[in-house]
Amino acid sequence: MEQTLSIIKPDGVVKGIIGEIIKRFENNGLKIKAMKMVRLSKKEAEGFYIVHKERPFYSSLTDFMSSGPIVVMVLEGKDAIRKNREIMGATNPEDADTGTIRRDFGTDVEKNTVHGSDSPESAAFEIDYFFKSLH
Ligand code: IDP
Ligand code: MG
Repeated sequence: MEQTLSIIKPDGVVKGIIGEIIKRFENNGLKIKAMKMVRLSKKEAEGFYIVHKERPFYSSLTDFMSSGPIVVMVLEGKDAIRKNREIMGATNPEDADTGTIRRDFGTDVEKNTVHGSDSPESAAFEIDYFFKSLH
């Protein structure tokens, strides 16, 4: 069993597809172990995406991630990190496979509806960030 952090980004909440996204996780054998809706401050969004601080899109991304409520979840299952990334699809919705969340609902490369941890190290940092440091 493995755990990963999932976020339904502000665009997903605005579009009213929280239930649809959760259904996809559950249908694919991922269990919701923890879940909450929060609104990040700009500083909290910057802390979460600290690995991207040198990237040109860091400022825009953290504005977006602090623009409205998000739904944060810990997903658990066999191979959960890879499985979640597969259900999400590629970063750019235009490149994402048919039937993935980003392909079906993403607006653009930034407003791509969901976040998912990309490694055991980032999963540990990200789960801790939301379910230990932030309450
Ligand atoms: P990932 O979410 O698929 O792991 P990352 O490269 O880790 O993709 O980027 C983190 C987030 O930053 C993306 O999900 C997306 O919201 C945003 N992002 C990535 N690349 C770009 C870009 O080229 N322009 C604008 N935003 C981007
Ligand atoms: Mg990433």
